[in-house]
Formats: sequence, structure tokens, C-alpha cells
Amino acid sequence: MSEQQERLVVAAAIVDDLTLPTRLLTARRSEPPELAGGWEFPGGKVEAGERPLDALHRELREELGVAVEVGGEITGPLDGRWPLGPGLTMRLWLAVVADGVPAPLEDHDELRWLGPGEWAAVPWLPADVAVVEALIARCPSA
Ligand code: 9L3
Ligand code: MG
Repeated sequence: MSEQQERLVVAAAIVDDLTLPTRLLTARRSEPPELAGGWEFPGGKVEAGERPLDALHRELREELGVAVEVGGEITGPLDGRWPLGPGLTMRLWLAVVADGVPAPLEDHDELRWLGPGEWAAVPWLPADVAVVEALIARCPSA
């Protein structure tokens, strides 16, 4: 697969506070069957012609019913992106809820706020584990 055909996924680490986060929102996937039961950072694929941050706001509105304020990006090892699998990479930003109360409207069957010391305490999707570790390292109050 050529570089141009790589699909980009965007996701958010939704926290309670952008400066000193102590709580992190995680979402349990309900589909597809091979990913169901795994916890993830909510988000999804960027559509053709869509800007990554526009896609992030769209996905969070669709999946959780919230508007967010986006903070800093948590960059990964692939030119800032995180590897997800063949032909798929992810960009991820810190965010806080600006409007609405998160609810599992689409693709998830449960949401959970993880408190200090709990951020790694759910079975994250394998691809998200390295991101959680980077996030914990960056947030001393996690
Ligand atoms: N994925 C992995 N971790 C995440 C997200 C949002 C997505 N935090 C993977 C799961 C799917 C693919 O990326 O294989 C596309 O995600 P979606 O559009 O089905 O949410
Ligand atoms: Mg999604």
C-alpha cells in the first residue's frame, strides 16, 4: 500500500483538565467483533478531503455526543503518528468536554472515567497501549 493510501485515524484523550489531568475517559468498543470488549480512545477515520481536527470533532460528536476543546497533540514514533496496523496510523490530541455529557452513542457500549492510578487499568486495544503509556508519562497527575 502506498503512502498516499494510508488511512489516518484521529482520536482524543478526553481528560478533566488540559493543564493537570487527573481523569481520563475511555470507551469500550462494541464492534467490529474482533475489537469488541477492548477499551480505546474514541475517534475514527478521517474522510477524504476532511481535515484531521474536523474529523476529530465530527467523530466525538457522533460517538459521544459532545463538543470538545482540543489541547496538545500526543505524538507517536511514526512521524508523529501512532501505528495501528497495516495501512493505518493514528494521531491523538488531549481534549476536554466543552459541551454535553459523554454517552456511548455509536460503536461503544460503555464509557468510564479512569482516575489517578487507574489509566492503565482497563484492557486497552493492543494498538492503544503504547499511547496510554506515553500519556501517563506526560501527565504527572495521572
Ligand atoms: N483504532 C484504534 N484505536 C483507536 C481508534 C479510535 C481506532 N483509539 C482502530 C480500530 C479500527 C480503526 O482504527 O481498526 C478505525 O477505527 P474506527 O473508525 O472504527 O473507530
Ligand atoms: Mg470510532
